[in-house]
Amino acid sequence: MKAYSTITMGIKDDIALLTLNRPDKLNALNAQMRAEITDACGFAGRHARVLVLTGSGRAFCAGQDLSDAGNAASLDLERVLRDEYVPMLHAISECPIPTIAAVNGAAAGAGANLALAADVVIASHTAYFTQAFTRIGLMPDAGGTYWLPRQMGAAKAMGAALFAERITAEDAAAWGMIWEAVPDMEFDSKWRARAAHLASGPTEAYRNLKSALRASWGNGESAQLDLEAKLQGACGQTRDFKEGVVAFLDKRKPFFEGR
Ligand code: T3D
Repeated sequence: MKAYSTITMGIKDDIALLTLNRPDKLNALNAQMRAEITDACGFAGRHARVLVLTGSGRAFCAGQDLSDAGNAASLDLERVLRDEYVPMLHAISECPIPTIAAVNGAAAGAGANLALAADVVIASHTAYFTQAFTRIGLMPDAGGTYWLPRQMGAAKAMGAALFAERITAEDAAAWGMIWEAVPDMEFDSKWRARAAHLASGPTEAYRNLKSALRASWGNGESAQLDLEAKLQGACGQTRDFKEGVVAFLDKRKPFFEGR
């Protein structure tokens, strides 16, 4: 694993833990951090069975680093988005293992949408999300216009983008934007338990269900049924499927190897 300067990354018990680590800047994203996240997600996909992204300090991520020397108003935002944000977001959303965003505090602008690129978002009650973009004269990016309407519906997505208000973790959960909001005292143990659950699960089935669910947004029913048949066929060839059936018949908990 490479040495990183803006994040920390470790793998233990098949769980990769990627921590955004610029707490003085509320973990705001600069070019180095985007590159490191992209690299670390790729590494996790090859060497772990679940990836957790979280933030150090009191925030999850405050979005683009607005104090970054290269981020003057004249900056070519299109280039930055295409060359740096898109690879990072794809590295998360297309990671072959389940991804969890453990949102420990503020998630603003691209920081909010970085979380939404994960498969499961678990937020502490003190966390909040804001599509802060219009406050500085921008529109949502980093996948916000893609994920928001799909996860919370068109009306809430439009309001969130236009008003750029803080959305509490509890509202985010109630609106379907995230998986769950958890009391602060239980937050750490909750995401760790979720990660442990996924790390000991049928990794190939997770990979295939992720592909199928993501593809469903662009597919008609026939194409989706066809894709399910193909991917389930692949699941049926795994040792984990055989173990799952044997364990069921033996009335015991299955032991999944992840293949
Ligand atoms: O390439 C491109 O630019 C295109 C891509 C754009 C994507 C984007 O993400 S645009 C949106 C950028 N993000 C924001 O506009 C959010 C800015 N931050 C805030 O609105 C607030 O900081 C928060 C709501 C996140 C938290 O508020 P609060 O009151 O808890 O903290 P604070 O006092 O505002 O911030 C604490 C420190 O973090 C402060 O520094 P200081 O005064 O202690 O030295 C503040 O300047 C710094 N900070 C917070 N956010 C950023 C930041 N520094 C740089 N960039 C930030 N985004």
